Amino acid sequence: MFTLHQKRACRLLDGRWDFTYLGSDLSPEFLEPASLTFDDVMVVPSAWDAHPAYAGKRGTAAYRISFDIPPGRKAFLRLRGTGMWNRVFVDGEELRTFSLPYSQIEITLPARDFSQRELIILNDNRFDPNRVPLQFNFYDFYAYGGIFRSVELHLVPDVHIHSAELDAPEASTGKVQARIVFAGEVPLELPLTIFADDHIVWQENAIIKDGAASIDFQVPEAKPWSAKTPHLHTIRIETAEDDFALRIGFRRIDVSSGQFLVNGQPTKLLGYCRHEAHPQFGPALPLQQHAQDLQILRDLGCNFIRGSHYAQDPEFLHLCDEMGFYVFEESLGWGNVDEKQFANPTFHSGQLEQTRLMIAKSRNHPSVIMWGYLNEGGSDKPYAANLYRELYHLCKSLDPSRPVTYASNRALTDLCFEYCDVISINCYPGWYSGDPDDPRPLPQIHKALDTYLEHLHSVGQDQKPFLLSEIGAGAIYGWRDPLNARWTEEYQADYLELVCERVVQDDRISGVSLWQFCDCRTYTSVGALGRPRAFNNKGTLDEYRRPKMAYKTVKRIFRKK
Ligand code: ADA
Repeated sequence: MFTLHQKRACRLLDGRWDFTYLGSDLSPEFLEPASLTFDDVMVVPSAWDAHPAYAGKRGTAAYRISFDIPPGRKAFLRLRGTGMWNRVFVDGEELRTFSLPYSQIEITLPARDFSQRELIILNDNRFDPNRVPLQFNFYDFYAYGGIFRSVELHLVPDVHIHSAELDAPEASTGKVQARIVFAGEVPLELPLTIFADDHIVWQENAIIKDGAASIDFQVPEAKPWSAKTPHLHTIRIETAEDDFALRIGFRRIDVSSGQFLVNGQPTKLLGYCRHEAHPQFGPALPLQQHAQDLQILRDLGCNFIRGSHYAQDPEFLHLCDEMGFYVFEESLGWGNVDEKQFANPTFHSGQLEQTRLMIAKSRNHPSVIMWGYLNEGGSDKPYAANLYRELYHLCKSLDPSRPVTYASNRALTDLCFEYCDVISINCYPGWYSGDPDDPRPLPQIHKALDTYLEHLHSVGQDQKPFLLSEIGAGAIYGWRDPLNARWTEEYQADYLELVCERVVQDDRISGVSLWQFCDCRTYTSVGALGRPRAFNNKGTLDEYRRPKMAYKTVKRIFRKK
């Protein structure tokens, strides 16, 4: 696994933690950790309600672990991703309460004069528009509780490297522009050494202004990064007492005259939307599952993945960097249309905060080629435009190097296209539409795509790439039937054949992320009458990654390209 630090004392707190489920008749905001007794175990990472013992429960759970930190040492935790709502205590002191599902956050640990430290995380998976403003049970994927991703413990010297933002657009020059951010009692100058692939490429006193140093350096023998040639260069930044490493890819993404250009080459994006989900693990996917999924996507001939609908596991993005995939990463959202949500200040601030955290986490991954937010939000509602504008400008200000988009399911009435560089359209012609007496409304697919393309031309938006960010049909794994109608594997295969052939042949369509890679759990509500098994069954594979008939169809067409 790629390690970020050699000099810094840094380790994962993954593995066995104490655990207890506290039920749903208490208010976790007021709970005293000292009162807790832990009667079970839970592994971190985990979604506790993916465990049969806790399946379907909605309430408060508590995780606990102890670890040693030398007295007086500064330290921080990095939680790579958690579910719904968390309240964090260290040594009985409350440090942070947050509801930022799937977001990576850092918590500073106060120095103590003793060594054994105790971390307790209260985790609550109940829906509450005020306590959990970003996640709702009408989203079409099951919301779990838990500590979904690894927890890192970093012991840091007083002055340490907090983060680094590196831009490396051109392999031909090998030039890197770095902005290195420090934390602690930062001096005005600091001796710094920068290694590129173990060669010293910069070694001077860094001038520090407002806690950061801007440094340009050159990587010798720089090679370009692309999905076809995923060359990575390892950059290590060292001070006398600390270090920080990352991998970069020399690549430039441009969007012009309706196309994606990677290093100046027009590139058709072919792939899938993928949830981080599995029946055994919920969203807490082990690295092995990420690797298996990417090997399947590679076998299908894909070069593109839309990480729907939340910030992605950094380990998954490391694999995408190494194996060569383009990623559309978006912050959490699903069908947020209600005016009350847009009027809710905690929804508004939460959307901005989680999008900022996503970019901070993923900014240096060459595989991430565009940022997104508010999947199928109310982009045709005047009251929503303000948040779309703020999110767009937030992304552009944090990272001018990548195009910004949002997946819209209201192409013909959308009011926010000025707040995106790529037009991403979700549509399901021939699935959610069609006459009752027509078992196979496949002709609706081309008609709908023609309508969208003509409309975008008429409103002057066809200079931006048109991405089919969702399109697909459901199929029940193993269901075959002479009607070859909806829910059969045959209909899904015929449907995706029409879509994939159209995408590959039509230069006005810059790419597709089919909905979806594999089936995933959703809710057993009345809405489930359209979700057999309470799963979203539009996967080309089922939830255990067993391929349906459409697998061969998509593979044949994508690989031909
Ligand atoms: C929407 C949504 C997806 C999924 C899809 C479907 O486009 O963004 O998450 O719910 O519809 O299966 O209908």
